[in-house]
Amino acid sequence: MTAVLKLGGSVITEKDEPETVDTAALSAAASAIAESAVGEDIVVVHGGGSFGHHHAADYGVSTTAGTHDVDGVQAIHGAMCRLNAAVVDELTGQGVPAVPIHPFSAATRDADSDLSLPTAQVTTLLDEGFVPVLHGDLVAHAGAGATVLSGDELVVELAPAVDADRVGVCSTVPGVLDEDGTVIDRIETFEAVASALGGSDATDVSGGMAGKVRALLALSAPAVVFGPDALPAFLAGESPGTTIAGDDDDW
Ligand code: IP8
Repeated sequence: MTAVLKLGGSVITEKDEPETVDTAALSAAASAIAESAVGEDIVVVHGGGSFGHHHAADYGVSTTAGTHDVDGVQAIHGAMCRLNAAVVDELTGQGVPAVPIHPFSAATRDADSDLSLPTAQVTTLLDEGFVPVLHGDLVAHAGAGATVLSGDELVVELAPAVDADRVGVCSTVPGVLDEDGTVIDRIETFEAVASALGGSDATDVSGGMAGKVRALLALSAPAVVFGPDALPAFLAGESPGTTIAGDDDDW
């Protein structure tokens, strides 16, 4: 079995405090992974939280608006590398064979904004028994300089590349919520939930929950969105929270 797991940036950082790790939340997530990862291939992706998004907003950079400002690139990418180091350190400290992969070093978007992400290092590291840990980052973007590459985009690229059986997105909320705050059990089309999906409540240059749902609907494998408390359940093979299953999915 192979799983791709995204840890939302808001889960593992204090999202309103620049460059601050939520150490208790990160430790709990690492512990859940450490207890379950035995016998299962797992790729971890984490988002930006208060490391990437504040800098990206300061420099006016998003997934579509790029920058040629080298200070901006250094601020955003540097912050994401610092968060990645904190995540890898916590995982290895708890016995998970985690290794860092920085997407800015390899990914590109062409002039039509189509993303290309080499994945041979991810699959090879998995085969060699490591747990690759990627992160939302910047990406070289033809005609735009550097734009934001969200962790959700990485999940969409990685799931087919590693032939994932399961995709999980650990968010601060217990699933995708409707207007009344109730967890939506299953989403099959974006139109069915569009009105319920507002923007993110904190600085998020990647499109918030609406962007997340759109990206996950594009997967050929179903994805589940759940809160931190449900991470052990997801890693145990359950489908807590909201299942997002596009047209191509067969469950
Ligand atoms: O939090 C964004 O990743 P996300 C990364 O997964 C940056 O959207 C650089 C803001």
